[in-house]
Amino acid sequence: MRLQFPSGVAGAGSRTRRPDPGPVAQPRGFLEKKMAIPRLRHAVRTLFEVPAALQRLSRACSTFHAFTDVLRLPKRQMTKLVFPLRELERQLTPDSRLDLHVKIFDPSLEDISKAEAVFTATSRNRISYLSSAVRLDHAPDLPSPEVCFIGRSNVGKSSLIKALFSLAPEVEVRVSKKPGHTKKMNFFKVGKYFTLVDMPGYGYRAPEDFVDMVETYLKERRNLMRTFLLVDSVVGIQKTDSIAIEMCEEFALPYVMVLTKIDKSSKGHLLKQVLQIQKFVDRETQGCFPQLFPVSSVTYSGIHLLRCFIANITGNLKTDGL
Ligand SMILES: Nc1nc2c(ncn2[C@@H]2O[C@H](COP(=O)(O)OP(=O)(O)OP(=O)(O)O)[C@@H](O)[C@H]2O)c(=O)[nH]1
Ligand SMILES: [Mg+2]
Repeated sequence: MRLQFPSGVAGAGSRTRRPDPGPVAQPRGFLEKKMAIPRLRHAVRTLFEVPAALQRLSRACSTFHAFTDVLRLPKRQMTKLVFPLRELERQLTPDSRLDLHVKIFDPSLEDISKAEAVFTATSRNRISYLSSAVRLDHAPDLPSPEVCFIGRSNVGKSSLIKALFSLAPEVEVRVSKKPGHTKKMNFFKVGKYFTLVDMPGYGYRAPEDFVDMVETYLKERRNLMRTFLLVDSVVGIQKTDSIAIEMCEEFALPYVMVLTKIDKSSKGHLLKQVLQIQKFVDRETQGCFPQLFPVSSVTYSGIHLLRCFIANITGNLKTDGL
């Protein structure tokens, strides 16, 4: 199956191809430096425009990268941060609680704690950017298991990867407000454990060669263990998401639906979206893992659980929770 995105959507705005800034690109030549100055000015201005409330929230949450800090929180607050689905489930009537699968992957706090080691950079566990590729035959040939992150442009793939790697702060993962920022498949090595791939987004401003690049990768990558398909929890499953879901189904890929940006919605709106998506997964999919993973890369909600899930499915953590 070819990814048939509606015309004017896939690749729109990508006719003039720019080199991928990549995770470590620095301005080299004169022109690039010149161009970087207005960009820098814009970035500084934007920084000061961030609403004070968001800055406060971000500051308050920045201490929750490490699970030891999370464990010190009052129980209710900790549950909300670590198991966001359970918090949503509390708002349902006992009858409708069955509609939400919150305990299919249900690791103990101890297991979640153990998974942190996999994501923590040390001299013995090097976590680093490896390389970028626009074609599968340029992808690094590695024996370790691999997981990849796909989703619409701007859904929050790179931000999620950055949050997952917050215990390895020297790893640079570029995020941007502008859709279509990631243009290549970016490979990151997590010690001897696994590799993780940040994909370009589909939809608005997708790279021209998106279909060939991503479709071939998904179909042929031998060590791909799991695909994480990100859906924006604010707007739910969009037309281009449905096409990507169809493709995962057709390729018989084992995939997992991650709901991003959960800090942006009210509890009520989020619950409505989550129930709708859960119903869709239950009725319309075969290859999708039945439990949803809501996350926020700003508050770190759901990040620790997702780290534990990835450590588990790549064979690096045995838990009783699956
Ligand atoms: N509030 C909030 N904003 C988020 C979150 N995750 C990402 N964002 C914002 O969403 C925008 C896009 O984020 P990216 O991580 O670059 O999105 P992407 O999916 O990698 O986008 P492409 O590389 O263009 O495909 C940025 O402005 C992020 O700051 C989140 O959990 N909460
Ligand atoms: Mg990106």
